[in-house]
Amino acid sequence: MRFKEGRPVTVEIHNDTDTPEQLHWHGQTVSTDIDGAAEEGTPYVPAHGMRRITFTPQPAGLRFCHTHNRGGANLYAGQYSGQVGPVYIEPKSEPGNYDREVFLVLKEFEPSFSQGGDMAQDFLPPAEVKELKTTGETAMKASLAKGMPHGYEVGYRYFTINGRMLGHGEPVRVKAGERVLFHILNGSATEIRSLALPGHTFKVIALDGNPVPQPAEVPVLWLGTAERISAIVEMNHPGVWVMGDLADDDRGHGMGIVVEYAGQKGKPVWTPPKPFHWNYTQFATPNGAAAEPDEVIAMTFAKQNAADHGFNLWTINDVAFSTADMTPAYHLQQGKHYRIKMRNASDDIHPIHLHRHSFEITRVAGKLTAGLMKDVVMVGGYQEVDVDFTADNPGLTLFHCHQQLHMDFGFMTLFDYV
Ligand SMILES: [Cu+2]
Repeated sequence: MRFKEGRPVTVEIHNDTDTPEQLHWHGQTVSTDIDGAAEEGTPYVPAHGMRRITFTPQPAGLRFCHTHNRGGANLYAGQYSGQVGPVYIEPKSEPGNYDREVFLVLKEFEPSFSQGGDMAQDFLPPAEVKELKTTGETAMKASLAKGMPHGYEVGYRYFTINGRMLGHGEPVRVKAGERVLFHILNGSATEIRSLALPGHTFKVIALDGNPVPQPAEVPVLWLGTAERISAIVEMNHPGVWVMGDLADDDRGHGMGIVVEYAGQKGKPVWTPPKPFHWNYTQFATPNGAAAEPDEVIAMTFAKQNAADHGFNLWTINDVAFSTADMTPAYHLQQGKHYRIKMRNASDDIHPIHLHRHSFEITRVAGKLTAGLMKDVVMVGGYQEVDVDFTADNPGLTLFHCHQQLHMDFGFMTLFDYV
């Protein structure tokens, strides 16, 4: 979907499924009536029914829309389905220093449960906090000692870009000298994705749709679930290339797309890039530090291994969110500036999302930073991240891990303010 910044739009959401649905306008500063989260009180789109909504798309940039239904143990529901798509809000003015745009949606299909996954961890700068590691490892050991198996993870059979496995869709056809602006969305329910194009670099100009203070060229992109990256690639290395995920297994099962220069022929070539740390701060204001907030909200994330019928149960400050009791845990005051200090006492990476607001990353991997506005941030295993935001869009506001299996099993909380 393509909208214009600030120009009101009416959308008719037709639900052709047998289940009441929620369509979440991820990254937009809309009201709770529009946002698409039952926890905030958005009305459902009835099964075989329609809901007509009117809102003003903002802010500009690459946004996202997706179902916000709970999946739970049902791998046909929630974001395990294909109900995921890019939303682009054209800015009122834009520099246009590129020749054309290409939208890429990364998405896996045919999920199944496994016990014991292998999430890539080492792409983030190492910044483990010893105390968090001790807490997490002690809890895990105690659970395994009681004879508990590892909690369920989700794996996939098919990996796609724009709905096609590598080699099965149309290639991205380019000409030497072109500057192609890629808008990339990780539409996965659960996975973190990487992307590289042999012989080329990505000049990252926006994260989650928001222009970055310091565009920088990188050899690899990493995207947590629901993250978006806008990056310009100068097509200066003619050939036929595989633009794909660094994980051989995932790329081998489809996570890639062919980039073909005009006049070039042959089998698409993949070469792995050199090891590289994905560090948000390289795109931030150099030596930036944010102003002190009015209030600090401290949160510790923890995992109770296999505690809910074999599923890991996730807690924020020892509370697992319950859909039976949707009492807001945090009461904010309009206009105030808040800092959320997140501490991850688990070994998983959590892509954390705040609804209806953007936040500024103010500390990551032990480093103060400023200027990066996002709506999802990956909090590394046993790491800490601070984000700041202004309470400027009143109403119930959902905060959760965007990993479907985590959010569905407790990893959520509600803010409210009037
Ligand atoms: Cu998570």
